[in-house]
Amino acid sequence: MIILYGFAPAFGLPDPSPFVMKTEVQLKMAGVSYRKERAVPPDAPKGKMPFIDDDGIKVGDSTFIRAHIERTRNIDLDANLGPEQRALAWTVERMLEDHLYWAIMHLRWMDTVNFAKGPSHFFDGLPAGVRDRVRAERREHVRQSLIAHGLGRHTNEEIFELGAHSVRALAALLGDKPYLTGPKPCGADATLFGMVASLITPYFDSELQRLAQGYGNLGRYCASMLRTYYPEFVAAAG
Ligand SMILES: N[C@@H](CCC(=O)N[C@@H](CS)C(=O)NCC(=O)O)C(=O)O
Repeated sequence: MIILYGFAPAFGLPDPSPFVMKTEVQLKMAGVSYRKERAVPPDAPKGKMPFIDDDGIKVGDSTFIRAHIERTRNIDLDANLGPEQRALAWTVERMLEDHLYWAIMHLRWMDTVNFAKGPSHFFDGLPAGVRDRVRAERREHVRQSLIAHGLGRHTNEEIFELGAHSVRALAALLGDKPYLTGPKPCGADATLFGMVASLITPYFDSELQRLAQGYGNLGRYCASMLRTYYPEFVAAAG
């Protein structure tokens, strides 16, 4: 049985990490049995979540996890796509993971109010003597990661402008289709769901979140994906 290592539900989401949700939805799409356990990034083979343990084989990084599942189970999550749609799915996924993700990190970690109500609580369980120091160090780590990525070098207004381009592009690409590429889900739908759900959760307030929420198709898409892949989470949320 595969063990998927992620975080606990948070921020009105099955997992605070869009990458963990992506992998979990892809495991469900693949029909592979797994159980989810909690871990922290230093436990991961590449220092980032998620990772899996497949009967002793540890695989880190959501894209390599998908490749491992597809290769070892002889599954293709994009089986219903032609070459152009596969290219589109890959392109959208790169934009989500290597661009929009960082705008989400910026709004969660760099905005003081959002940080206090959100990521700051990741450290609540630490001993009182080290809690504040670790919290500040991790926030600084994210700030430096944003600078290394490049997005963190821009002003808040510029980050919104760039993020808004991506949100508008996603809303236009999705249109009124049920899934990214048409009537059936593909692998990148897991990524699209994980990232857009992470952005539009009303748990955090930001200009980018409000822009995304304004696109009804993105909200309907996330609600539908949530009902399909996380029915137990929807039921528990009432
Ligand atoms: N390319 C990785 C990205 C995963 C990632 O960025 N995970 C974040 C959580 S959302 C993380 O573990 N960050 C820890 C860190 O940067 O120290 C993937 O696709 O799995």
